[in-house]
Amino acid sequence: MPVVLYHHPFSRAANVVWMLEEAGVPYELRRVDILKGEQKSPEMVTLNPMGKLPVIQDGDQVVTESAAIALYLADKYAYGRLAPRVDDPARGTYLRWSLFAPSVIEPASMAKMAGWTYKEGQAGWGSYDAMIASIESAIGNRDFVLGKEFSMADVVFGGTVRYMLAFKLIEHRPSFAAYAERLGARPALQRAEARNKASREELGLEG
Ligand SMILES: N[C@@H](CCC(=O)N[C@@H](CS)C(=O)NCC(=O)O)C(=O)O
Repeated sequence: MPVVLYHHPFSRAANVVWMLEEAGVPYELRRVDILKGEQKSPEMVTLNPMGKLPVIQDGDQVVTESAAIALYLADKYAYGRLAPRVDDPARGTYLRWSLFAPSVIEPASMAKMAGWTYKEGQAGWGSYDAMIASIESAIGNRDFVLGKEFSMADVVFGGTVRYMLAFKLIEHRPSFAAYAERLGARPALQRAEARNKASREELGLEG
């Protein structure tokens, strides 16, 4: 049975297509038009009380939250290939940067963009500058967050960095751009981009 991805190309579900392509798992896209509010339908809210995408359904399992979906797919379908095994010393670094994306990069860049005032010591995401310095520490001197080896952490962390760069939500740095370019060369990402483009075309959102 294929994994079902509840999808809209203008949502984080677009990045989940990349996860599925990297994992090499059969999947089908089920369109949820977030521009029409379909993510708030009773069926969708039953799956995800947040009324948000992405959601995947894998048999009886429903998984929401992009980072959780990435870790789930990698452990289940690409363990030891895209996910370091639990006794691999790289496992900690893998988990660290996978969770850094939603828990620090997203809120810190949102806070900066929206001009929130808050006490950095009281906010889990801290300061924008520390967040940028942390990204630099993760990929400034290496190809991927684990070094030479690409992993699912790069889909979550790198997908977030790519998005933030594209929408100018984080500053441009040569090391960030070079990392985004390395990710862009991945055939799985290119297949995902083609699939997302086709979906935008079907919805009349392309161009
Ligand atoms: N923390 C969630 C964020 C999910 C989220 O905010 N999804 C957006 C699209 S990217 C959404 O569904 N927005 C529509 C809405 O909130 O009604 C994740 O990482 O997956």
